[in-house]
Amino acid sequence: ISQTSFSQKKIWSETEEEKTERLAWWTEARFGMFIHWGIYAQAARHEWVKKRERISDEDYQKYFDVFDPDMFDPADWAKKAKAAGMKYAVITTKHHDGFNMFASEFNDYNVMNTPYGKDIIKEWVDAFRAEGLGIGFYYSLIDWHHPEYTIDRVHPQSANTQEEYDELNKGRDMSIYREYLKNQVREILTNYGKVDVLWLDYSFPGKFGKDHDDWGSEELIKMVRRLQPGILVNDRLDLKDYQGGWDFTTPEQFKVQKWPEENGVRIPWETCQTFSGSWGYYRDEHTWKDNKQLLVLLIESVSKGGNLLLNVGPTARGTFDHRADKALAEMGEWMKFNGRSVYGCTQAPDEFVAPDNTLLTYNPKTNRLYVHLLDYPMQNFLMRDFGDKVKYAQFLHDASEIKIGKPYGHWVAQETSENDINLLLPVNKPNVEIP
Ligand code: FUL
Repeated sequence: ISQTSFSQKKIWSETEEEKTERLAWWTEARFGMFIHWGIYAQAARHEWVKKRERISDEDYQKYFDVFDPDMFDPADWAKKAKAAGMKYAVITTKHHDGFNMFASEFNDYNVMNTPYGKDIIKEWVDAFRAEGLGIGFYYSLIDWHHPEYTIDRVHPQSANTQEEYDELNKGRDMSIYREYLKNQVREILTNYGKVDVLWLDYSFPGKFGKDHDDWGSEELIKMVRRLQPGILVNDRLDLKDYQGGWDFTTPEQFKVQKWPEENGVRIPWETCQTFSGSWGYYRDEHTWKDNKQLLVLLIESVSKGGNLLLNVGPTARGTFDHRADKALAEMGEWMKFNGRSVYGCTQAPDEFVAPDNTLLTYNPKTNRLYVHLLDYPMQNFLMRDFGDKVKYAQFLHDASEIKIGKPYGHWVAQETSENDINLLLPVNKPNVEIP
Protein backbone atom coordinates (compact mmCIF):
# COMPACT_ATOMS: atom_id res chain seq x y z
CA ILE A 1 0.00 0.00 0.00
CA SER A 2 1.44 3.36 -0.82
CA GLN A 3 1.27 5.50 2.29
CA THR A 4 2.78 8.72 1.21
CA SER A 5 1.45 11.46 -0.93
CA PHE A 6 3.02 14.86 -0.59
CA SER A 7 5.69 17.03 -2.03
CA GLN A 8 8.75 18.33 -0.25
CA LYS A 9 9.10 21.39 -2.37
CA LYS A 10 9.77 23.70 0.54
CA ILE A 11 13.30 22.52 1.10
CA TRP A 12 14.23 20.32 -1.76
CA SER A 13 12.19 18.76 -4.41
CA GLU A 14 11.35 15.13 -4.65
CA THR A 15 8.38 13.32 -6.08
CA GLU A 16 6.18 11.02 -4.06
CA GLU A 17 7.62 8.01 -5.89
CA GLU A 18 11.17 9.12 -5.20
CA LYS A 19 10.44 9.46 -1.52
CA THR A 20 8.76 6.06 -1.31
CA GLU A 21 11.76 4.64 -3.11
CA ARG A 22 14.18 6.34 -0.69
CA LEU A 23 12.31 4.86 2.27
CA ALA A 24 11.83 1.41 0.73
CA TRP A 25 14.70 -0.43 2.43
CA TRP A 26 13.69 0.94 5.84
CA THR A 27 10.03 0.07 5.41
CA GLU A 28 11.06 -3.43 4.37
CA ALA A 29 13.48 -3.74 7.31
CA ARG A 30 11.09 -2.99 10.17
CA PHE A 31 13.50 -3.90 12.96
CA GLY A 32 16.68 -2.11 13.97
CA MET A 33 19.08 -1.74 16.86
CA PHE A 34 19.59 1.51 18.73
CA ILE A 35 22.89 1.84 20.58
CA HIS A 36 23.41 4.38 23.34
CA TRP A 37 27.05 4.38 24.22
CA GLY A 38 29.25 7.08 25.62
CA ILE A 39 31.35 7.93 28.65
CA TYR A 40 28.18 7.90 30.78
CA ALA A 41 28.33 4.08 30.51
CA GLN A 42 30.94 4.23 33.25
CA ALA A 43 28.60 5.89 35.75
CA ALA A 44 26.23 3.06 34.77
CA ARG A 45 23.23 4.97 36.01
CA HIS A 46 21.51 6.52 33.00
CA GLU A 47 22.80 8.56 30.06
CA TRP A 48 21.30 11.65 31.69
CA VAL A 49 23.41 11.18 34.82
CA LYS A 50 25.14 14.51 34.34
CA LYS A 51 21.83 16.33 34.51
CA ARG A 52 20.15 14.05 37.03
CA GLU A 53 22.95 14.42 39.55
CA ARG A 54 23.91 17.94 38.52
CA ILE A 55 27.49 16.89 37.84
CA SER A 56 29.79 19.75 36.89
CA ASP A 57 32.04 19.62 33.83
CA GLU A 58 35.04 19.26 36.16
CA ASP A 59 33.59 16.24 37.95
CA TYR A 60 32.30 14.67 34.77
CA GLN A 61 35.81 14.84 33.35
CA LYS A 62 36.78 11.67 35.26
CA TYR A 63 34.69 9.59 32.86
CA PHE A 64 36.58 11.06 29.93
CA ASP A 65 39.92 10.43 31.61
CA VAL A 66 39.30 6.72 32.15
CA PHE A 67 37.29 5.79 29.06
CA ASP A 68 38.94 2.68 27.66
CA PRO A 69 36.52 -0.02 26.46
CA ASP A 70 39.06 -2.78 26.09
CA MET A 71 36.52 -5.44 25.13
CA PHE A 72 34.83 -3.45 22.36
CA ASP A 73 34.33 -5.82 19.45
CA PRO A 74 31.99 -4.20 16.93
CA ALA A 75 32.02 -7.29 14.72
CA ASP A 76 30.51 -9.22 17.62
CA TRP A 77 27.83 -6.54 18.10
CA ALA A 78 27.01 -6.59 14.41
CA LYS A 79 26.67 -10.38 14.43
CA LYS A 80 24.32 -10.18 17.38
CA ALA A 81 22.19 -7.50 15.73
CA LYS A 82 21.98 -9.54 12.58
CA ALA A 83 21.21 -12.76 14.40
CA ALA A 84 18.38 -10.98 16.24
CA GLY A 85 16.83 -10.26 12.85
CA MET A 86 17.66 -6.57 12.85
CA LYS A 87 18.43 -4.95 9.52
CA TYR A 88 19.90 -1.62 10.57
CA ALA A 89 21.44 0.09 13.56
CA VAL A 90 21.70 3.62 14.89
CA ILE A 91 24.52 4.59 17.26
CA THR A 92 25.06 7.69 19.40
CA THR A 93 27.87 9.73 17.87
CA LYS A 94 27.26 12.40 20.52
CA HIS A 95 24.70 12.41 23.32
CA HIS A 96 23.48 15.36 25.41
CA ASP A 97 26.71 15.38 27.45
CA GLY A 98 28.49 16.61 24.31
CA PHE A 99 31.15 13.88 24.22
CA ASN A 100 32.01 12.71 20.69
CA MET A 101 32.48 9.05 19.95
CA PHE A 102 34.16 10.08 16.69
CA ALA A 103 37.33 11.94 15.71
CA SER A 104 36.43 15.59 15.29
CA GLU A 105 38.36 18.57 14.05
CA PHE A 106 36.09 20.89 15.93
CA ASN A 107 36.44 19.61 19.45
CA ASP A 108 39.02 18.06 21.76
CA TYR A 109 36.24 16.48 23.74
CA ASN A 110 36.26 13.34 21.66
CA VAL A 111 37.25 9.70 21.84
CA MET A 112 40.68 10.25 20.25
CA ASN A 113 41.81 12.03 23.40
CA THR A 114 40.61 9.39 25.84
CA PRO A 115 42.80 6.42 26.81
CA TYR A 116 40.97 4.39 24.14
CA GLY A 117 42.28 6.76 21.47
CA LYS A 118 40.58 5.26 18.41
CA ASP A 119 37.61 6.43 16.35
CA ILE A 120 34.81 4.23 17.69
CA ILE A 121 32.37 5.35 15.03
CA LYS A 122 34.73 4.31 12.28
CA GLU A 123 35.29 0.87 13.79
CA TRP A 124 31.57 0.49 14.34
CA VAL A 125 30.58 1.53 10.80
CA ASP A 126 33.07 -0.85 9.22
CA ALA A 127 31.84 -3.79 11.28
CA PHE A 128 28.13 -3.16 10.80
CA ARG A 129 28.51 -2.52 7.09
CA ALA A 130 30.43 -5.77 6.78
CA GLU A 131 27.35 -7.61 8.09
CA GLY A 132 25.18 -5.83 5.53
CA LEU A 133 23.34 -3.74 8.09
CA GLY A 134 22.05 -0.22 7.46
CA ILE A 135 23.99 2.50 9.29
CA GLY A 136 22.48 5.30 11.31
CA PHE A 137 23.93 8.13 13.39
CA TYR A 138 22.23 9.58 16.41
CA TYR A 139 23.50 13.09 17.04
CA SER A 140 22.29 15.19 19.98
CA LEU A 141 21.33 18.75 19.15
CA ILE A 142 21.44 19.37 22.87
CA ASP A 143 24.96 19.88 24.20
CA TRP A 144 25.78 20.26 27.89
CA HIS A 145 29.48 20.68 27.31
CA HIS A 146 29.76 23.40 24.70
CA PRO A 147 30.53 26.76 26.36
CA GLU A 148 28.24 28.73 24.05
CA TYR A 149 25.25 26.44 24.33
CA THR A 150 22.18 27.97 25.97
CA ILE A 151 21.61 26.84 29.55
CA ASP A 152 17.95 25.90 29.71
CA ARG A 153 15.62 23.89 31.89
CA VAL A 154 17.12 20.53 30.94
CA HIS A 155 20.74 21.61 31.25
CA PRO A 156 22.72 20.23 34.24
CA GLN A 157 23.14 23.79 35.49
CA SER A 158 19.38 24.14 35.04
CA ALA A 159 17.79 27.54 34.49
CA ASN A 160 14.46 27.21 36.24
CA THR A 161 13.25 30.80 36.14
CA GLN A 162 13.50 33.50 33.54
CA GLU A 163 15.94 35.37 35.82
CA GLU A 164 18.24 32.36 36.13
CA TYR A 165 18.01 31.81 32.43
CA ASP A 166 19.03 35.38 31.65
CA GLU A 167 21.77 35.37 34.24
CA LEU A 168 23.33 32.04 33.26
CA ASN A 169 23.25 32.81 29.58
CA LYS A 170 24.96 36.17 29.72
CA GLY A 171 27.80 36.14 27.24
CA ARG A 172 26.83 32.86 25.63
CA ASP A 173 26.45 33.04 21.88
CA MET A 174 24.27 30.32 20.47
CA SER A 175 25.20 31.19 16.91
CA ILE A 176 28.70 29.85 17.62
CA TYR A 177 27.22 26.59 18.83
CA ARG A 178 25.00 26.48 15.75
CA GLU A 179 28.04 26.68 13.52
CA TYR A 180 29.75 23.96 15.55
CA LEU A 181 26.70 21.73 15.27
CA LYS A 182 26.67 22.17 11.52
CA ASN A 183 30.38 21.43 11.26
CA GLN A 184 30.03 18.27 13.27
CA VAL A 185 27.04 17.02 11.32
CA ARG A 186 29.06 17.69 8.17
CA GLU A 187 31.91 15.63 9.62
CA ILE A 188 29.85 12.58 10.47
CA LEU A 189 28.14 12.69 7.09
CA THR A 190 31.43 13.06 5.24
CA ASN A 191 33.95 10.85 6.97
CA TYR A 192 32.19 7.48 7.13
CA GLY A 193 30.90 6.77 3.63
CA LYS A 194 27.23 6.26 2.99
CA VAL A 195 25.01 6.91 6.00
CA ASP A 196 21.46 5.60 5.86
CA VAL A 197 19.80 7.34 8.80
CA LEU A 198 20.39 10.58 10.69
CA TRP A 199 18.66 10.55 14.06
CA LEU A 200 18.76 14.01 15.61
CA ASP A 201 17.67 14.57 19.21
CA TYR A 202 15.79 16.74 20.26
CA SER A 203 13.79 19.91 20.17
CA PHE A 204 10.48 19.53 21.92
CA PRO A 205 9.10 22.76 23.30
CA GLY A 206 9.35 23.46 27.03
CA LYS A 207 9.61 26.26 29.52
CA PHE A 208 12.85 28.10 28.90
CA GLY A 209 13.79 25.22 26.69
CA LYS A 210 12.88 26.48 23.32
CA ASP A 211 13.73 30.14 23.42
CA HIS A 212 16.66 29.19 21.27
CA ASP A 213 14.69 27.81 18.38
CA ASP A 214 18.00 27.64 16.87
CA TRP A 215 19.64 24.68 15.28
CA GLY A 216 19.63 26.50 11.98
CA SER A 217 17.30 23.72 10.95
CA GLU A 218 16.60 24.64 7.36
CA GLU A 219 20.19 25.24 6.46
CA LEU A 220 21.19 22.12 8.30
CA ILE A 221 18.74 19.86 6.54
CA LYS A 222 19.73 21.27 3.16
CA MET A 223 23.33 20.42 3.89
CA VAL A 224 22.36 16.94 5.07
CA ARG A 225 20.42 16.26 1.87
CA ARG A 226 23.28 17.54 -0.23
CA LEU A 227 25.90 15.41 1.52
CA GLN A 228 23.82 12.25 1.68
CA PRO A 229 21.01 12.35 -0.88
CA GLY A 230 19.65 8.94 0.09
CA ILE A 231 19.59 9.50 3.86
CA LEU A 232 16.49 9.29 6.06
CA VAL A 233 16.11 11.94 8.75
CA ASN A 234 13.90 11.74 11.82
CA ASP A 235 11.49 14.38 13.07
CA ARG A 236 13.29 15.97 16.01
CA LEU A 237 14.89 18.87 14.21
CA ASP A 238 12.23 21.51 14.65
CA LEU A 239 11.00 21.28 11.11
CA LYS A 240 7.38 21.20 12.17
CA ASP A 241 5.80 19.79 9.11
CA TYR A 242 6.16 16.28 7.77
CA GLN A 243 6.07 17.74 4.32
CA GLY A 244 8.74 20.23 5.24
CA GLY A 245 11.80 18.08 5.47
CA TRP A 246 11.84 15.05 7.71
CA ASP A 247 11.07 11.45 6.84
CA PHE A 248 9.73 9.58 9.85
CA THR A 249 8.33 10.27 13.28
CA THR A 250 9.78 8.76 16.46
CA PRO A 251 7.33 7.85 19.23
CA GLU A 252 9.45 7.01 22.25
CA GLN A 253 8.69 4.42 24.92
CA PHE A 254 5.00 4.01 24.28
CA LYS A 255 2.86 1.71 22.24
CA VAL A 256 1.42 3.41 19.22
CA GLN A 257 -2.36 2.94 19.13
CA LYS A 258 -2.95 4.00 15.58
CA TRP A 259 -0.87 4.71 12.51
CA PRO A 260 -0.03 8.44 12.77
CA GLU A 261 -1.34 10.75 10.07
CA GLU A 262 -0.94 14.33 9.01
CA ASN A 263 -3.62 15.86 6.81
CA GLY A 264 -4.91 12.42 5.99
CA VAL A 265 -1.45 11.18 4.94
CA ARG A 266 -0.02 8.23 6.82
CA ILE A 267 3.40 9.04 8.16
CA PRO A 268 6.30 6.59 8.32
CA TRP A 269 7.13 5.93 11.95
CA GLU A 270 9.59 4.13 14.16
CA THR A 271 9.12 3.58 17.87
CA CYS A 272 12.27 3.50 19.95
CA GLN A 273 12.22 1.36 23.05
CA THR A 274 14.59 0.24 25.77
CA PHE A 275 15.08 -3.16 27.34
CA SER A 276 15.03 -1.73 30.84
CA GLY A 277 14.09 1.96 30.93
CA SER A 278 17.45 3.66 30.61
CA TRP A 279 19.09 4.06 27.20
CA GLY A 280 22.64 4.11 28.44
CA TYR A 281 23.93 1.14 30.45
CA TYR A 282 22.34 1.07 33.93
CA ARG A 283 23.88 -1.54 36.15
CA ASP A 284 21.25 -1.62 38.89
CA GLU A 285 18.09 -1.30 36.86
CA HIS A 286 15.84 -4.32 37.14
CA THR A 287 12.87 -3.35 35.01
CA TRP A 288 13.77 -5.50 32.02
CA LYS A 289 10.99 -6.35 29.60
CA ASP A 290 10.46 -10.03 29.02
CA ASN A 291 10.71 -11.79 25.71
CA LYS A 292 7.01 -11.82 25.01
CA GLN A 293 6.69 -8.10 25.69
CA LEU A 294 9.51 -7.41 23.26
CA LEU A 295 8.03 -9.57 20.54
CA VAL A 296 4.63 -8.01 20.97
CA LEU A 297 6.22 -4.58 20.69
CA LEU A 298 7.71 -5.57 17.38
CA ILE A 299 4.61 -7.25 15.98
CA GLU A 300 2.32 -4.49 17.19
CA SER A 301 4.49 -1.86 15.56
CA VAL A 302 4.42 -3.64 12.22
CA SER A 303 0.66 -4.22 12.59
CA LYS A 304 0.23 -0.44 12.66
CA GLY A 305 2.66 0.28 9.84
CA GLY A 306 5.75 1.11 11.91
CA ASN A 307 9.30 0.06 12.76
CA LEU A 308 10.89 -0.88 16.07
CA LEU A 309 14.30 0.46 17.06
CA LEU A 310 15.28 -1.55 20.10
CA ASN A 311 18.03 -0.15 22.27
CA VAL A 312 21.13 -1.72 23.74
CA GLY A 313 23.28 0.23 26.21
CA PRO A 314 26.75 -1.35 26.11
CA THR A 315 28.96 -1.35 29.19
CA ALA A 316 32.07 0.77 29.58
CA ARG A 317 34.19 -2.25 28.64
CA GLY A 318 32.37 -2.41 25.36
CA THR A 319 30.21 -5.48 25.94
CA PHE A 320 26.46 -6.02 25.92
CA ASP A 321 24.77 -6.80 29.22
CA HIS A 322 24.11 -10.56 29.37
CA ARG A 323 20.37 -9.85 29.65
CA ALA A 324 20.53 -7.94 26.36
CA ASP A 325 22.44 -10.83 24.79
CA LYS A 326 19.81 -13.28 25.93
CA ALA A 327 16.89 -11.15 24.74
CA LEU A 328 18.50 -10.58 21.34
CA ALA A 329 19.20 -14.27 20.89
CA GLU A 330 15.62 -15.17 21.77
CA MET A 331 14.20 -12.60 19.41
CA GLY A 332 16.48 -13.96 16.72
CA GLU A 333 15.16 -17.44 17.29
CA TRP A 334 11.63 -16.16 16.82
CA MET A 335 12.60 -14.08 13.79
CA LYS A 336 14.25 -17.04 12.12
CA PHE A 337 10.87 -18.70 11.84
CA ASN A 338 8.56 -15.71 11.86
CA GLY A 339 10.55 -12.99 10.12
CA ARG A 340 8.30 -13.40 7.12
CA SER A 341 5.48 -11.83 9.12
CA VAL A 342 7.67 -8.79 9.86
CA TYR A 343 9.91 -7.91 6.88
CA GLY A 344 8.07 -6.02 4.19
CA CYS A 345 4.87 -6.24 6.20
CA THR A 346 2.54 -3.52 7.31
CA GLN A 347 -0.93 -2.86 8.64
CA ALA A 348 -3.53 -5.15 7.09
CA PRO A 349 -6.10 -3.53 4.80
CA ASP A 350 -9.22 -2.33 6.64
CA GLU A 351 -11.35 -5.19 5.35
CA PHE A 352 -9.51 -7.51 7.75
CA VAL A 353 -10.73 -7.03 11.27
CA ALA A 354 -8.43 -8.58 13.85
CA PRO A 355 -10.12 -11.22 16.02
CA ASP A 356 -9.77 -10.68 19.78
CA ASN A 357 -6.32 -11.26 21.20
CA THR A 358 -4.62 -11.15 17.85
CA LEU A 359 -2.48 -8.77 15.87
CA LEU A 360 -2.50 -8.79 12.10
CA THR A 361 0.41 -8.07 9.84
CA TYR A 362 0.21 -8.12 6.09
CA ASN A 363 2.57 -8.33 3.18
CA PRO A 364 1.15 -6.30 0.30
CA LYS A 365 3.54 -7.87 -2.22
CA THR A 366 2.58 -11.46 -1.53
CA ASN A 367 -0.95 -10.76 -0.25
CA ARG A 368 -0.28 -12.86 2.80
CA LEU A 369 -1.97 -12.10 6.06
CA TYR A 370 -0.29 -13.10 9.33
CA VAL A 371 -2.47 -13.70 12.36
CA HIS A 372 -0.44 -13.42 15.56
CA LEU A 373 -2.21 -15.23 18.38
CA LEU A 374 -1.32 -13.49 21.61
CA ASP A 375 -2.96 -16.26 23.64
CA TYR A 376 -3.12 -19.72 22.22
CA PRO A 377 -6.85 -20.26 21.74
CA MET A 378 -7.10 -24.07 21.88
CA GLN A 379 -9.19 -25.64 19.21
CA ASN A 380 -11.75 -23.64 17.32
CA PHE A 381 -10.66 -20.24 16.30
CA LEU A 382 -13.41 -18.12 14.83
CA MET A 383 -12.47 -15.53 12.23
CA ARG A 384 -15.43 -13.39 11.34
CA ASP A 385 -15.95 -12.31 7.79
CA PHE A 386 -12.84 -14.00 6.49
CA GLY A 387 -14.57 -16.65 4.37
CA ASP A 388 -14.20 -14.88 1.04
CA LYS A 389 -10.68 -13.66 1.83
CA VAL A 390 -8.76 -16.76 2.80
CA LYS A 391 -7.70 -19.50 0.41
CA TYR A 392 -5.39 -21.47 2.60
CA ALA A 393 -4.03 -21.34 6.15
CA GLN A 394 -0.86 -22.64 7.70
CA PHE A 395 1.37 -22.28 10.70
CA LEU A 396 4.40 -20.20 10.07
CA HIS A 397 7.01 -22.11 12.05
CA ASP A 398 6.64 -25.37 10.09
CA ALA A 399 4.28 -24.54 7.20
CA SER A 400 1.88 -27.22 8.37
CA GLU A 401 -1.67 -26.84 7.16
CA ILE A 402 -4.41 -25.50 9.37
CA LYS A 403 -7.73 -26.81 8.20
CA ILE A 404 -10.44 -24.29 7.62
CA GLY A 405 -13.89 -25.26 8.81
CA LYS A 406 -17.30 -23.79 9.12
CA PRO A 407 -18.16 -21.95 12.32
CA TYR A 408 -18.61 -24.50 15.05
CA GLY A 409 -22.06 -24.67 16.61
CA HIS A 410 -25.08 -22.52 16.08
CA TRP A 411 -26.01 -21.53 19.55
CA VAL A 412 -27.28 -18.20 20.69
CA ALA A 413 -24.03 -17.87 22.59
CA GLN A 414 -22.11 -17.59 19.37
CA GLU A 415 -23.98 -16.19 16.44
CA THR A 416 -22.14 -16.61 13.20
CA SER A 417 -22.63 -15.69 9.59
CA GLU A 418 -22.04 -17.47 6.31
CA ASN A 419 -18.80 -15.64 5.71
CA ASP A 420 -17.23 -16.63 9.03
CA ILE A 421 -14.62 -19.36 9.17
CA ASN A 422 -13.24 -21.53 11.87
CA LEU A 423 -9.57 -22.45 12.01
CA LEU A 424 -9.20 -25.97 13.30
CA LEU A 425 -6.16 -25.58 15.48
CA PRO A 426 -4.52 -28.44 17.35
CA VAL A 427 -5.70 -28.56 20.96
CA ASN A 428 -2.21 -28.01 22.26
CA LYS A 429 0.02 -25.32 21.03
CA PRO A 430 2.53 -26.88 18.62
CA ASN A 431 5.76 -27.68 20.33
CA VAL A 432 7.86 -24.65 19.58
CA GLU A 433 10.48 -23.43 21.98
CA ILE A 434 9.58 -19.84 21.46
CA PRO A 435 6.50 -17.92 22.62
C1 FUL B 1 15.58 11.19 24.30
C2 FUL B 1 16.91 11.42 24.99
O1 FUL B 1 16.82 12.46 25.92
C3 FUL B 1 17.24 10.10 25.63
O2 FUL B 1 18.38 10.16 26.41
C4 FUL B 1 17.39 9.07 24.51
O3 FUL B 1 18.47 9.42 23.70
C5 FUL B 1 16.11 9.02 23.67
C6 FUL B 1 16.20 8.12 22.49
O4 FUL B 1 15.77 10.29 23.24
O5 FUL B 1 14.97 12.29 23.88
